[in-house]
Amino acid sequence: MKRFFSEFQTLHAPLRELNNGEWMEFAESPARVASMLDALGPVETPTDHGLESIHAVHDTDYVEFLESAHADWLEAGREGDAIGYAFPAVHRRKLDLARIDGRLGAYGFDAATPIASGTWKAAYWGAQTALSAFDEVANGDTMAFALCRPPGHHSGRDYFGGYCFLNNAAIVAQAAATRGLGPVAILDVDYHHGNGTQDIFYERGDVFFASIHADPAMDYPYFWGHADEVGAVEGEGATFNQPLPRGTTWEGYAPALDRALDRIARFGAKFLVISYGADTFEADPISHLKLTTQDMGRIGERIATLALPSVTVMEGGYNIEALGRNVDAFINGLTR
Ligand code: Q9C
Ligand code: ZN
Repeated sequence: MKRFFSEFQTLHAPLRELNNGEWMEFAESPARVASMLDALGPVETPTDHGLESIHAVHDTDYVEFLESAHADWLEAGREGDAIGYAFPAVHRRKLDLARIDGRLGAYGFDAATPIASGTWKAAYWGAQTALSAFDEVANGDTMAFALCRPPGHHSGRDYFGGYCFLNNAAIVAQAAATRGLGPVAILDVDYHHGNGTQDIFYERGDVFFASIHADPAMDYPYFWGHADEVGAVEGEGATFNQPLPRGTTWEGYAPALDRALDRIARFGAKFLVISYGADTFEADPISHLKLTTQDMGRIGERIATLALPSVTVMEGGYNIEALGRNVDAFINGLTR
């Protein structure tokens, strides 16, 4: 399976993040890339597809915000990373806000996703990485892997959060739907619920979204990913959430995965997008599921039983030492 990666993605390098009331080292660091590249071997350089497929998923005003956010921050006389502090819990709506602090709150849903000088370029090339992997499959290959960074699944049509700015999985799913390769299913196996992806397709019947994640009653992103979120309007029944308790091992994970795969098969999916996060790993520093490296291979193997053309996009995974091994195990399972 071909792997796609752009060096520009390492330009996103925030200094620190706010965690439980204290500053900590930024978990989604560029060092993640080195670990994955070491384990994965040769990669393809993505080509520039421009903004069209990004605009098919994200609002223009939001994309413009991202492009200039850090420059606007510096322009306001600030230093370091741009971080918002006030958020519209009530009546969020499009407003023409002059001050960068207002715009950071309007377009972000947490204070733990810093925007640094290289963030836009990295996110842009993350999306190009995903689109190049998509091309590979659209042109006849059975699978491709997009080593995307920053990740994407917490980002919605007009918001960032959870270390995510552009929703790479949604961009691929939309590109596949536009090319007539659907119905499309997205399977999200990151530790955290993919709230941005869910939101983008929540009212659509042509894209199925299944997520297996830590119970949001206990874990980020808290407000989304509960079992009663099943989609709406045309999309009613096309969202499938399985929250798992902290401490879940393969014994509890495997049946959830089988249920998700069964629903995807019954939906009649013809194209699969996998949001892969290695943060379900037992020794992940910010997560609490208990999967082993071997289990990563088993996840890949089970997904492969669907026998669908697929694009895997990289999401989270913060045990840097084990990250490459875990991604490699997943890919080997998928391609066995
Ligand atoms: N106390 C992804 O894995 N912060 N995003 C958690 C832990 C947000 C994770 C803080 C975690 C976002 C793509
Ligand atoms: Zn995650």
